[in-house]
Amino acid sequence: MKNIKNAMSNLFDKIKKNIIRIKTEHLISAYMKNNILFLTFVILSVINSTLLRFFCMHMLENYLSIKAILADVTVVVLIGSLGYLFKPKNRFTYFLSVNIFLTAICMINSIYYTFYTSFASVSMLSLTQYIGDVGDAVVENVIQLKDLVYILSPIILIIVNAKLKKKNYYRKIEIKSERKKRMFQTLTVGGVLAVIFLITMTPLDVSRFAKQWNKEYIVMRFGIYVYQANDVITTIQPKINSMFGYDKAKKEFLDYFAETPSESQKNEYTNIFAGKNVIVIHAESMQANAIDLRFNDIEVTPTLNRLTKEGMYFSNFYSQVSVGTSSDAELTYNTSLMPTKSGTAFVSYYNREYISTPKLLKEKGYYTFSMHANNADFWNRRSMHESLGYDRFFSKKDYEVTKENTIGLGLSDKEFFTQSISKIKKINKENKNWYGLLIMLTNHTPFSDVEKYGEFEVNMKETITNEDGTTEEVIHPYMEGTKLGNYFKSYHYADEALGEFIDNLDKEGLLDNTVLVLYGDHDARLPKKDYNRLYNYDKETDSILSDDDPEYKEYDSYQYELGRKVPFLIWTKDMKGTELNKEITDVMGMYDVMPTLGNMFGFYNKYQLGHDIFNIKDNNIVVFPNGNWVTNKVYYNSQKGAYLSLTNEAITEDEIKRNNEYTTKLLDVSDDIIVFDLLNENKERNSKELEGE
Ligand code: GP9
Ligand code: MN
Repeated sequence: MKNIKNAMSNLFDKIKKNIIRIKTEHLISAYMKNNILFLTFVILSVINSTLLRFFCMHMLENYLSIKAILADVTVVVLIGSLGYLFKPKNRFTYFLSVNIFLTAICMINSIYYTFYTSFASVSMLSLTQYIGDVGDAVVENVIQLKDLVYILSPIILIIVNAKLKKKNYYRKIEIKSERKKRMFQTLTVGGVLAVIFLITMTPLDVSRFAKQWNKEYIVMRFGIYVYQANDVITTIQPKINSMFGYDKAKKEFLDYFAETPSESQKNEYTNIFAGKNVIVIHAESMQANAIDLRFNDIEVTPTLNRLTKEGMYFSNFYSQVSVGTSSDAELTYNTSLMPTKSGTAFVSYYNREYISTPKLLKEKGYYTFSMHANNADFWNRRSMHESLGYDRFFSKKDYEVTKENTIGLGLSDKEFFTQSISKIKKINKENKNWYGLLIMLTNHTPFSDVEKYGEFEVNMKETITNEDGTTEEVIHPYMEGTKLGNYFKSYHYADEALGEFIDNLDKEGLLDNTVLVLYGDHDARLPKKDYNRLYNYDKETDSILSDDDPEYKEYDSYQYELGRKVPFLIWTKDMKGTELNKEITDVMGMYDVMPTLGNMFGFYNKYQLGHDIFNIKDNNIVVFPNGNWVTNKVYYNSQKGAYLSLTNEAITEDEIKRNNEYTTKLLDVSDDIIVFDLLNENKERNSKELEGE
């Protein structure tokens, strides 16, 4: 009896399930039948975006990226839902117009990518004036068959519509009162998809999206439609920011610099390098804490150790970057201005007037150039290096980049330096004086291409003597397998590349009249717990010492923040043993470099925010974009509203207050200079003309 009962209930269950299945299938097929045009529009638009990724980025994980497809579907469904507000005959026009617009986005980007290996930006629209000159060349050389396939999308949409019309489709499906309902239903579906998409976003996605500089990454994760919409917003935002408050900003700016002398203050270093050539090394993610560090008595950074010992080494030096990391370091190094409060100067404010080291040296007859073997559009360098006054920017397309010579983000540092030598040789032959910036790349997070960095062990080796008198080597894993450990391997590689570069420059005679300047661009953002392991490793247990152990060294958040120091050094091959061969321990920031070098090379920027370290000496203050600051005496964390005393001297409340005010003022003025383009004299003239002066 029980069995029969069970069998019956199973049977009912099955019937129920089947009915639900049939109902759903029916619903789906009914939905599909009633929305053929809309679905065709969605599918065609998503295919176009996918094709674009396929043609540009080749790798399967890129063009079939689920996240990008989800983003594309979401955008297209949301825009498409509005189509239901139109009558059937106008609805087609709506879908077609939108589809043509989206097709144009794909086509333009497809062509642009062939040309620049990057995606287009509306901010470049101002460049269209040049298209007339190169138009024919573009049509002949750049437009390829792949750029035309997108046009199939509107064509197919037109054909589908014609077929539906012929079958009298629209009259059959359309019930007038349902238009709004269908719009809302579709909008809801779009909304749900958007929520799913937002949930799948990682912090890295969010940060890259906000910065909008790694265009390939954004297109790969967000699809071309979201990328382009975001691009429009990031292009417009700075314009809106600079629309209000010009006069107030100008007044505060003038007040701020009213007391500043119009000539540099002389000291013993004035003009010591006048007329010398310059090689500046932008050392990616190099932190000062690796200097003189050894594993099993082998130095992590033998080259840097040598340079710091032979040259002028600033051992208490901080980079002052914000979200623009590398680009912010370049900005502050070149202009003595701080990163902007919103967006990044390189991306959002590249079209401002800057007073920069390359420009001031150009006035002295120098030829100026920059070299970076990555895509020229990364951090918008293509535009910004021009604004900063580099005569020539050698980027990826000027280097031979293959799969074999690539590490991490791109061309390996060793190969980059090797290929750069011949370019510098040529420049040296053609110019009396030159100034070049070389931006390294290999030592970049996530430091995971470990097998390509070459041998460098970050373990702890120990020779122990057994009871029978024999000896054996015991290896404690120590930093092996940690992110910090991998960083040291990568750092060791980059340091070796640097060493080879200096040797090769010397062989070519390129160091004879040259000053080498090196700065670490920012810290490597490594986990605090890894530093704890570095400083508190217990080899007996292969773990971290407990904090009540007498050997335990405190590494709290203050130590971590102060540990973000980067190297800054000035070196010439004959500096060793001279009075220039010394360590400067006064706290110094990236914004002090321009004033300090300016005095040594004989140029001056009245609107610099930093100071010549040899004038300000121990009275210096380094301001960070987040409002923190550090002096020789105290480090202040503005988020916590707390400070750490760095000497035994007492810190007064008044001192903290004064420095906080200084920090706020400096950050405001810096931001105003960039946002309102205050160094642009033409702008001032224009506004005076408008005021009728
Ligand atoms: C990009 C490289 C790295 O070309 O300079 O930039 P980052 O991620 O360090 O800002
Ligand atoms: Mn960097």
